[in-house]
Amino acid sequence: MTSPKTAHHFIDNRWVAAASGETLPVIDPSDGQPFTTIARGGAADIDAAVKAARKSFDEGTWGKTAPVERGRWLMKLARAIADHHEPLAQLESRDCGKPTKQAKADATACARYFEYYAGAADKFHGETIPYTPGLSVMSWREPHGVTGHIIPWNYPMQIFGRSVAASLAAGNACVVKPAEDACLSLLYIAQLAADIGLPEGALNIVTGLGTEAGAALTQHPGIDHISFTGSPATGAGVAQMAARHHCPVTLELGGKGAQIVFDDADVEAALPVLVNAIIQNAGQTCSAGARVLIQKKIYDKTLAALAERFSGLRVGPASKDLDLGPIIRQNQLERIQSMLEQGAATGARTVAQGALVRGAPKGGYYQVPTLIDKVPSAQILARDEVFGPVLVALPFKDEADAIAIANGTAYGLTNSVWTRDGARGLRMAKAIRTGQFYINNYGAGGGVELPFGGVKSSGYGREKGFEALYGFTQLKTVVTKYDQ
Ligand code: TXE
Repeated sequence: MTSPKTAHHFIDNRWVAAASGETLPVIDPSDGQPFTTIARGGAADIDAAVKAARKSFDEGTWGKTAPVERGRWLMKLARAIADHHEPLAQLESRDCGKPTKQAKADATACARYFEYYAGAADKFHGETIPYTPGLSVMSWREPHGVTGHIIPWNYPMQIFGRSVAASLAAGNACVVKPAEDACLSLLYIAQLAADIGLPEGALNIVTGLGTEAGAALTQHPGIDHISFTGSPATGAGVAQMAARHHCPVTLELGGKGAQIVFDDADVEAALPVLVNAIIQNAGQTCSAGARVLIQKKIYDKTLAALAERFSGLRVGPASKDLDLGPIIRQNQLERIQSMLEQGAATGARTVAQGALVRGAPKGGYYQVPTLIDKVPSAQILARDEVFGPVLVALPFKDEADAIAIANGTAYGLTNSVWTRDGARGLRMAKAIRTGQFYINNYGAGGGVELPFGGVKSSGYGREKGFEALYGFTQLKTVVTKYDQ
């Protein structure tokens, strides 16, 4: 296999330098040092990628490929990704600062997305609709055409898999704009796609800044659907730009997940889950369990048990494979620290912190995991996404109080409850405005089968599972008159 040319885009199964000839440095978050470059794409590069995808869809092999064959291509790519999960994980680990075990899990999940949608490609179909005698009505599920995918930096391989595998399975051709901080694993997967002989133009990747390549992709009239994962502010801008050419958008915009612990809960079982839900990927997870709501009667005892666990956590370079790696980049680290400072200024108390491992490089972007409480409910830490390893503990009185606190942010992506009362678990599931809800667990292992997406400022549209295939297709109603 040839190595991907990291300073190039991948268009029509070929490596192409940026039209401007410019590149961007790639920084290792574990030491803050640049170690390679990527192409700095702009409007001309996006235009070339969209044209390649359009040709592939309209005239090329991809557009004429039967669903069963599409599924076979996806399965081949799934196997190639699984076979290459070690080098992919190494690359991701350096590029994003992920502890090796997390990076390996991401590569495995990416392969699983391709496997899942490989199986789905020839099992997704329209319906017939009983209507007036003499008329036969069919609904066809058709691909949009060319789909744009704006991928963030926190789980590049996973989010690429969930979005691109589903879109390809539905028959679209894809143009992908990875985050500027996290391109390398996706360029490697592009090379795998070329190696297995995926038809030209089905998958194209243009690297570059969000404000340049990302904005150009969003505005391109040849894009028929956009799937975006990122911040609410950028997502709103993407939706506005896309609306100018009437392009449908799926937005996944993060969350402020609540983990609600009632006094009848199995707290021992909950504790490791409560902690993992916020430290996974150093808290840079849209579905992180960033708030723990604890019923007053068990508040002190549960907080003390959480504090003990937090004190034992270690953060350090990705290669050391500790509990947490670094934050992706300097300004994200500063954002977390500024939120913590604002919290402290309004009375928030640091209950416990983990430690930075000895010998961690000075230039790395490290944030120790932090457990805080006494956060005023209107304060930024209680409401906004920190996107770092910061768990906010909040006491509550009863069900109504817990529901009000859990629903008291602009987000609604993932939330959970811990209780031994089954009916209460369902009452909470009903009352909380969220895309996914877990009873006595959190995250459900991230199964690719489970539809995922938000309400309120967490976005709209659903990815994952069969549900994603509805988003990546549109419905055509066909009516035939058969009587004379
Ligand atoms: O996000 P942006 P940032 C949240 C999280 C984080 C905050 C800021 O709270 O702290 O966002 O992160 C591309 N047109 N999430 O600044 O700007 C960009 O290149 C088109 C939650 O990194 O939203 C990248 O690929 N695209 C989240 C992607 O948008 C543009 C994951 C995300 O960048 C663009 C990441 C533009 N004008 C951050 N500007 C989640 N839901 O998991 C940027 N981009």
